[in-house]
Amino acid sequence: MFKYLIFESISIIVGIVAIATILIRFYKYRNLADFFKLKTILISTILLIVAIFTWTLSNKTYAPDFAMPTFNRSHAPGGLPPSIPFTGMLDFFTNKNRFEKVKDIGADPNDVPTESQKPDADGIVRISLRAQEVISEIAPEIYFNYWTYNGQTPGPMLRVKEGDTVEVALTNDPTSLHDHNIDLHAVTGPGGGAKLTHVAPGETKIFKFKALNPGLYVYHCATPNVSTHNSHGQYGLILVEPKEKLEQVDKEFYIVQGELYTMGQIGKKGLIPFDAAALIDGKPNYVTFNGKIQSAPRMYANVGDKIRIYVGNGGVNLISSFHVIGEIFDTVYPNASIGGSLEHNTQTALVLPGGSTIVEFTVDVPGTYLLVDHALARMNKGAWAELVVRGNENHDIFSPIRNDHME
Ligand SMILES: [Cu+2]
Repeated sequence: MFKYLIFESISIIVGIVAIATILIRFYKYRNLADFFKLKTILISTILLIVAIFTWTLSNKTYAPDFAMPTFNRSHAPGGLPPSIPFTGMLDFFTNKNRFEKVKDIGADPNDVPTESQKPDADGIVRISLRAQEVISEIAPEIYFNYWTYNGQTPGPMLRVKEGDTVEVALTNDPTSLHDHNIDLHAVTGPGGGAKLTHVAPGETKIFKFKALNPGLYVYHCATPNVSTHNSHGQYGLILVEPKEKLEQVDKEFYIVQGELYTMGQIGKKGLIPFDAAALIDGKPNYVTFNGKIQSAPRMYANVGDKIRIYVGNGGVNLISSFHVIGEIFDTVYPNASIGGSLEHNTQTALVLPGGSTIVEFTVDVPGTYLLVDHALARMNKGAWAELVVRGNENHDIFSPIRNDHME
């Protein structure tokens, strides 16, 4: 993953040496005729052309204002800026080999616990999570240093029951370079547990809370700079199921939208550094459904299945307009409020940053359905996933009539 960086660095060094040689020689031999006869000029010119060529090949797309601004400022509480300090960058590059290389960062959308986690014998539901900084691919050959819960983005979907007493143990993997914590929006109490779970690398902390309100809640890292931690992939969803349980459906899926701020243009390959300036401006290069750009469909259903999707938005800047192309939501739990009024026959559901929604629909016609953020420019940045529905055609609902071809 560093080959692009190495390629780029070498071409810059060679280019600078070639230009410097040409300038020095030019300064020495003011006579142009003599100057062009020099072998060193020929070699330097060739080297310069090669350097420009390799520089282009290495997909040079760094923003002109070195995009990891070391000296930017923040007015967030505590004032810690979103950029990673220069020493942090050095730390990263000197320690890069200790990070786990995760083959597939994207949480499996099928990974929805079928029921609420059972309490232990003492009546307490115990959840363990591990904060871990890893390296994985946003898309083939585009690597990013993700900060995760359990080595995946989003973190695992958690499911507890209204009224449960829940103990959350957060361990920060010893390989981490940063402190982390967890703020669960399902918690009633300061910081949602963030302060109580603030862990340095290698540490574990536990806190408990009572799940008072049913609903689908975002959890995320709230270590300053909070937006930096979130936009490295540290978020997930916790469902607090109501006492009377949600109706059984045929398929449940787990999708969380999130943003990745990377240096340079979309598609730049190699290990791409985080871009704090783009984060502050709210201009992500990638908007993902489950952490990365989909490489193959992962959601399958059969005609007639009733589907429920738990949708979250890890943010940190964009409001999501969640839509399934070719379907209408039979039921939406607006803002994932459980117990509030439901919406029916809805085309697009609002998913706020740090918020969520629950949508339900029955699939009647086979085919591939695209889940999107209907701010459709974001499809170019990865905000889509496919749901494949298999089964018999239903011509009563959807069919072609005639296909005329112009002669
Ligand atoms: Cu964190």
